[in-house]
Amino acid sequence: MRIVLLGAPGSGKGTQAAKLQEKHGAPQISTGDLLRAAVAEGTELGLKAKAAMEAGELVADDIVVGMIRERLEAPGSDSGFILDGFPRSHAQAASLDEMLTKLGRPLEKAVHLVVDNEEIMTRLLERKRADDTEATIRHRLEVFESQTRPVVNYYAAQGKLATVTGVGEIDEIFGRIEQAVGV
Ligand code: B4P
Repeated sequence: MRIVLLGAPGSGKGTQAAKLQEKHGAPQISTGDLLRAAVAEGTELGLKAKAAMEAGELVADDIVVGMIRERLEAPGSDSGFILDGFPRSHAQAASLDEMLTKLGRPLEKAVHLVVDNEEIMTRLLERKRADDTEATIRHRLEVFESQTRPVVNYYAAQGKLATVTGVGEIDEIFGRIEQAVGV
């Protein structure tokens, strides 16, 4: 399985990627989790990422692309992937295509989980993560529209986009994703 999960913050990418990993074996690679780990460890990369994350901005493309490159090119990493939260900009999507072409492992599908903004606000305010304040969530939704919506269009143009309704029971949404991916 070689797929990308796209969606606004709180659309359920992390939740569904973990379930796909558990059932289908391909590893979940979450840029959000990798960045939060770097921040918690206080690495140089983490220090650079911290301010952007707290403000609800995207972390610089070169940092995030570098992290993904390291994971995808690591020895033994040919068992596929479920990318969760990456790519989030047109430049990241183009870099991913370049990496996968070089590795001879093209992307199979990009799944876009669609959830309305009101539901997103409710979910994230319940979660109470450091970047889950109302103002930051609103800004992250704007960033999704301006910077990540072009990624959705990019995969649509390639004929690889599957649009899945992300509202409902978690298992029900999981079934819709499996059907969209064909597993
Ligand atoms: P992420 O960690 O990716 O955070 P997110 O977009 O808010 O998605 P998240 O994984 O939290 O939400 P999910 O959809 O799983 O990114 C955080 C920050 O890191 C970004 O703002 C950015 O600064 C930086 N970053 C990450 N990747 C980057 C990149 N590629 N480039 C640049 N910067 C990057 O939803 C989770 C919540 O919804 C949970 O509480 C869950 O319980 C709930 N939920 C899930 N499914 C549900 C359902 N069906 N019903 C009800 N609730 C549900």
